[in-house]
Amino acid sequence: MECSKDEMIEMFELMYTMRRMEITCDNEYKARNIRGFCHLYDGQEAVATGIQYALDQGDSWATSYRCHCVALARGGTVSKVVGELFGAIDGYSKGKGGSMHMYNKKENFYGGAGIVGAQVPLGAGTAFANKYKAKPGEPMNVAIACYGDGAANQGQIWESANMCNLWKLVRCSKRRRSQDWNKREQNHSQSYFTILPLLYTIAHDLLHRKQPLRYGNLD
Ligand SMILES: Cc1ncc(C[n+]2csc(CCOP(=O)(O)OP(=O)(O)O)c2C)c(N)n1
Repeated sequence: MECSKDEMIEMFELMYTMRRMEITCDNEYKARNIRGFCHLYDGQEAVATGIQYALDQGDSWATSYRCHCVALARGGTVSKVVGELFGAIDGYSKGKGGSMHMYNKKENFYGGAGIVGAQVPLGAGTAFANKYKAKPGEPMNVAIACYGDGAANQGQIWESANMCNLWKLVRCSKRRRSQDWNKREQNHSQSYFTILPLLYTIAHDLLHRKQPLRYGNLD
């Protein structure tokens, strides 16, 4: 396992900040100071942190509407994330996107998608772009698309997987905590990793998250 003491401390600080930020957002939402949607990420801090520390700056990342902490991990600040939730002009998306729509092109962060699963074709597109732009003989940037298991039976995910396999592009992330979809009734299989070419990791174990992605990044 490659992880220095300094890196461990940095990662802990990031996860701690995420947790405090999300609990504050939760309180503000319940006090009705944040309007519209508010999709929180507390409990999953290790996922975003492990991925971020496995990535290089040039790698691209798209995720679901549950994006506050991914935005933070991907070069964001607490004030920009929270500002966005309050509709402030200096929020992540100038206060026009809210909880579900935060972007940071400079840091290769592509949202924030309100439509369940929509980030996966987007992720496939950024993977294609990374491959297209890679210079011969030089390492290629990877693209990450995170989705929940409630999204896993979406047609667009399977179409993207098919295209990614044709183009040899696939990198995915999965977890097992759907917000409100009944897994047994709506999903034929919960073992997606046996069907799609995924790297299977233990979602909430920070180092287990970081290391396989690093491996996937380097192969
Ligand atoms: C195409 C589409 N269908 C339905 C919805 C309504 N919806 C919002 S969240 C959600 C559950 C998604 O579960 P999951 O992908 O596991 O994400 P989680 O909220 O659990 O992180 C649904 C069905 C939507 N936003 N988009």
